[in-house]
Amino acid sequence: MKRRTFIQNATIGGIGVSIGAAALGCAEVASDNKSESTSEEKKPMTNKTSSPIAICTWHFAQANDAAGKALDQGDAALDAVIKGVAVEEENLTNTTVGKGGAPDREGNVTLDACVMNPEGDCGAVLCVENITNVAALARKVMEDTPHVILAGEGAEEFGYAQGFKKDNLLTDSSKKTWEEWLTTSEYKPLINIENHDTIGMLAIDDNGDIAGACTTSGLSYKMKGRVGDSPIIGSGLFLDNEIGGAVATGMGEEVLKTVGSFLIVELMRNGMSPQKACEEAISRIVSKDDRYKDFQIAYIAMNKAGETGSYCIHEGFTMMKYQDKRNENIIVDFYNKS
Ligand code: SD4
Repeated sequence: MKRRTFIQNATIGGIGVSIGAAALGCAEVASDNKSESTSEEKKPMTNKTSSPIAICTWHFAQANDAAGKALDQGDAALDAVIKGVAVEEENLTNTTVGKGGAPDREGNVTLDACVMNPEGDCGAVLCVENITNVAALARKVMEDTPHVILAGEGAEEFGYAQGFKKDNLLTDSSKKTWEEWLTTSEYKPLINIENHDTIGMLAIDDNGDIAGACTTSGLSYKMKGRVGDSPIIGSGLFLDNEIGGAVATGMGEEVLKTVGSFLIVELMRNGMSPQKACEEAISRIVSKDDRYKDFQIAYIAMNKAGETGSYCIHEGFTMMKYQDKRNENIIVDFYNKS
């Protein structure tokens, strides 16, 4: 990288940026070796959006609507995303989030979630049983403990102490499907489960502040104790209130290996649009080998100016976007056109 470019990136967002740019090998930075580009192209979009925005993964129209309306009524971004994702955590027909989620291969429903606020604080809970609203629980970890992550029984006990209700998360329907699965016990995560899946949500409120949440029951029939990307800050969710945020859905193991959401935010910090940053994060996965043919991963991202982007490996992923009282389902472009 040319020295001039390096300094330019460093001055945009402080020393962390210069480390990020060098370490990430960001495409736009790397291409500087071939051609000069203007300083405008390098700057992240940091001007404030004109109106609040909520976006979320998949066709979770009601959840995104709840978040968008909360923002319109003046809710802070964090309150709005917690309200929004709670709609799916409580939706018994959603087999990938909250109560009604598919269990692990031993029949235990275990939930993962994380949240981030505009101050850059975060909270997460991993492998939690018997509590439905795990994004709200992750928020409690963030706000009322000296820690970032609580796992398993510790998270559950903390939840009860905070007034969360104990509930059986395995519905009759999920139990029946799991029992059918046991007859073959073949672990093969499906690409796009009925077009709804993990919910990751980002919001910008009236003050221009960004928050996010990600909540899931993880992959159906996973091994006991398995945790994916969704509650891991930087993988399932990352944001920087000066730059923007990103969330992931799909095969968590592959998102974890590339720290996808952090990567997208750092690429936006270096001047990429949310769309290009999502495409680059998918490219880091599909360029490794051919295994991507068997799994789906999708990212959605939003920058401080309210520009949004999304990209995925396989056809079938959509994103919801709420702005100015309109809640749109956006069909997302994909990598595997073969
Ligand atoms: C996980 N990323 O546990 C989650 C699951 C998911 O589409 O998003 N499935 O790996």
